[in-house]
Amino acid sequence: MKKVITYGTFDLLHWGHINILRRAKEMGDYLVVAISTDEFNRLKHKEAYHNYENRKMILEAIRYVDEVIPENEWEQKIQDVQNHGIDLFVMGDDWEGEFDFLKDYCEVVYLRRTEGISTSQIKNELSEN
Ligand code: C2G
Repeated sequence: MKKVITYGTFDLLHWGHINILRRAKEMGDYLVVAISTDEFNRLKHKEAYHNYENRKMILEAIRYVDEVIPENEWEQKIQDVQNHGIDLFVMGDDWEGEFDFLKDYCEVVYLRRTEGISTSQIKNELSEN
């Protein structure tokens, strides 16, 4: 069984998120998503609209997602890959190269981001109305 992992905040879930989750799942058999806790989002200078519990519940409802774990810190990825027996790490290519250190532990693939949608775009456009 090929296990895949990806990381993110996944706030105000949109079709760009679904695209990467679907593609990540299609590259293996089991998809683990590490979702940023509210505390970690503060480290990323991000304020999510939905809190961690609700973002987790939403992700768990997605057919492509098999397991959701918390992302508490930048430094947990190697441990996550080892603890969960991960074969493939996937991220959007806005992160191209950032996680190449994981290549010693698993395959690393950066997938093209979906153009034309983002959580910040949604927030900006709604606040203009
Ligand atoms: N994404 C995408 N297309 C978009 C928007 C997002 O492919 N239009 C991808 C991002 O590249 C990322 C994933 O969806 O792989 C989640 O995006 P965010 O929730 O914005 O996650 P981010 O803040 O980039 O957190 O340790 C890594 C961080 O937790 C990543």
